[in-house]
Amino acid sequence: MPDQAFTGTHPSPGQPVDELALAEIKGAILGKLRLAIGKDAGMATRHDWYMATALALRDRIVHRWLSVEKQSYDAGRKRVYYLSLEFLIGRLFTDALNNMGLMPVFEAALGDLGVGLSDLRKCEPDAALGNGGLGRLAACFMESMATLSIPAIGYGIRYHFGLFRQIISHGWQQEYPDEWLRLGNPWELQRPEVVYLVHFGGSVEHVDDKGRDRAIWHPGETVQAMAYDTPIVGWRGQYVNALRLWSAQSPDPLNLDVFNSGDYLGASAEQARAEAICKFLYPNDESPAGRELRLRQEYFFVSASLQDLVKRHLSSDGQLRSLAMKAAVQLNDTHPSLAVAELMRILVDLHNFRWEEAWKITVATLSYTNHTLLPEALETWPVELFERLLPRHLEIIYRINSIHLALAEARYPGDIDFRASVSLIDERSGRRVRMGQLAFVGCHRINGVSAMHSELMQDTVFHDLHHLYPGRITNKTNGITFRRWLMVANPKLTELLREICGEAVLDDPSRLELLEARASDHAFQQQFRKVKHHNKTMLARLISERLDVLVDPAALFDVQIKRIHEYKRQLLNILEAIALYQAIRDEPQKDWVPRVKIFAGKAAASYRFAKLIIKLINDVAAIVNNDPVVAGRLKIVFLPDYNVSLAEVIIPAADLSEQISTAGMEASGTGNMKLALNGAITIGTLDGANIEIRDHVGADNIAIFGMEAMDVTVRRKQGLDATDAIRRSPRLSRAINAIGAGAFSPDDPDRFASIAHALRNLDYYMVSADFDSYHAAQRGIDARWQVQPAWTRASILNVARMAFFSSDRTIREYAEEIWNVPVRPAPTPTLSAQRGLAGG
Ligand code: 26V
Repeated sequence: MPDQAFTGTHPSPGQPVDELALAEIKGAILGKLRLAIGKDAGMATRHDWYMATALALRDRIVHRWLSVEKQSYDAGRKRVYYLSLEFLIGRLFTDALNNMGLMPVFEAALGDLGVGLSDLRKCEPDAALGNGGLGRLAACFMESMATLSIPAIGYGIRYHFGLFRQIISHGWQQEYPDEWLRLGNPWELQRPEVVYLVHFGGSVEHVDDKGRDRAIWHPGETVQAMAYDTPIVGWRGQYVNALRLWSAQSPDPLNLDVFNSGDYLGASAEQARAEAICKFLYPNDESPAGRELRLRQEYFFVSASLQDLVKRHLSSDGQLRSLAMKAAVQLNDTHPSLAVAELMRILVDLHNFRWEEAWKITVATLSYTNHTLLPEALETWPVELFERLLPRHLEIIYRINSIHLALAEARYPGDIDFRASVSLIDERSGRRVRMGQLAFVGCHRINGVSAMHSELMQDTVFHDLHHLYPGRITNKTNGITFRRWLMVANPKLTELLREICGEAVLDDPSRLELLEARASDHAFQQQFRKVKHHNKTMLARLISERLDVLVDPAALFDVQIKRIHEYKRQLLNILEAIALYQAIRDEPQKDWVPRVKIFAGKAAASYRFAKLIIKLINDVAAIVNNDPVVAGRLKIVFLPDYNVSLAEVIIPAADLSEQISTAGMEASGTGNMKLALNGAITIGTLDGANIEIRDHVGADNIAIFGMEAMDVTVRRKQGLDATDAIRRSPRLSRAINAIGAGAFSPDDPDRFASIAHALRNLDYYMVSADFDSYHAAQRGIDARWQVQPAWTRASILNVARMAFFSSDRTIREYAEEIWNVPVRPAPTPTLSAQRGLAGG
């Protein structure tokens, strides 16, 4: 029996490991190796050791899991259900070890067995069940909910293939399948007994049941959802929650009639059709038009999850009237919006509720987070597809809509435009169901993910709905888990912080402010720089291994890591790099600040322009990196296959964080928080959470440039193009000309003609319009870098003032203001944290 007493003890570095514990962990690992993997130490591969160690660790987590699960049920606690089509988890091994406080004992045990822990962590494939920010946020939230002892279940889909692997071949992105489950997944527990039937298609029969509007759905197709649970352990191992992912299968896996007729392939066609639902993760930055499989995924996971939580509620409370008191269901974007109609169906059709009461329960139970304002990203589905796949849900949506439109009419009589704008059905270009409007109407709270984004929601996409349902929109600024993004990713900095701020800083990030007193201290600055230098050396090693490019850890590491998208403006960054390159060639003797520009990110497979930007970065890199005139003072690298694990290496090594989206377009950003927490100084626009980062770190410790959201709106309304900006800036004009003339693509001079054209004409993303301001801000960065004590001070102050961006704070706000669930009390804040924001 594993000894649970080991959990929650967090030895300080250098503290000796308990001999008994060591012997037990060694025994546990060897036991798993023999009995679960079927190998002995002599024949085990590194991967076998990883599996055995992960299983030994999982046992210790599961013990804790079962006991907190029992406690929370016995206490009848309210539970949070986080519905998300994406969970971008990355690796669990070190994160779980760290949270359990078992890192030293496992490291020592493995050492005694002749195995290196750091080698083992690399055996784990990233769980990349997400595209980017939205999915990573869900993963941070799961960890914070466990840390705050909030009983919660994360519901999603167990995709066979996660986000594609990116390979760069001759500078171009190529996509390959991500077979993350190929060698098995030690963290998950299959639950073959937890299965639910999910129906599609067919017809609807109405029953006249004393005006209750009940219906009986006769589905045309049925699939089965089976649960797989992954334990998510919180900080200090005190609490554990489940991530429950659904896998799809046919209830009728082999059609024996067809099989016996000799059609062996046809006999399993049903199974293949069902399994398609959980085959792969959809890219989030493609337009959703007409993708039937995606709608099937959405309903599949919503239906299975709601059946699961309703069953749980019934088994403890015996009726559904009290559902909202015991369950808070959070919809991560509109992908689970069908929950509104499905919960109504469950209550009205299956449990005989009157419509009005069912509606009250539904609205009180559900809440929705919006993650983007981009009009092309707002999900809608053709009515015709809905009718074919989910006929009863369409009826329910029509009924919700008619009551909702009656309210709109009562509020603004005769205002047809208002009604059209708030309607759940878009009648403009073919009839379509609007998932954002559906979620808004069916949820008691709708939140944006940064202060600016929540304001813009009220002013733009949800302007009219906000007037009809005032008080529903609220802001919950995103956050990140400091355990993964500081403690696991940057152990050296963490050690330094423990020394200066005390052990309590691990539990209470507001103690980071104790760094402020040391920000100008010469000796401390040296220690701080030494940590950064170490992390940069590690990244330089990775760059040399993966790209065969040598970079100097003493240079300024300038980092832009995120999905490739026009609005995120990697193009602005590379354009400025071109201008810098040209300037260095003009005056090679000048005292240039050595810089390494580091890019990483994936483009959606069908997003041609984004893929061309990747090619441009690589083509520019090839020329700049090999130009003897530059002599290494500018290096450009594009690291392929960006994922959580790569981020964990890049972020601690960054000096400069590029957060340069067109103002008004990035809902929040979370990479911006991770980089600042690790001491990178931000160069950014007033967009998303950058604004709040500025408010916290102080305007002197961040480089803000460019147009503001309002300027962008005005400029777009004026219909201005880039002509003036280019005429005013010889530097910009020269850089664009070089791209357009094929200076970086001599083998195909027209390759980047479309990029030059976009920059010269419409300039929708304001790359040309913002260029001069960005260029000036970069030269300001150069100047600051040359005064290292001042740079280091600003970097330290960034770390010191980031406490607000802990996802524990975000989850606390959700818990108090949306879910109404109790949380573990916050540690007593330090005095100045109570005073409010940091000064300049
Ligand atoms: C979707 C689409 C679809 C159509 C084409 C353009 C486009 C661009 C982006 C998206 C993603 C929308 C959902 C998303 O991932 N939002 C991100 O959520 C993060 C967590 O709240 C937030 O930090 C990011 O700013 C936001 O982009």
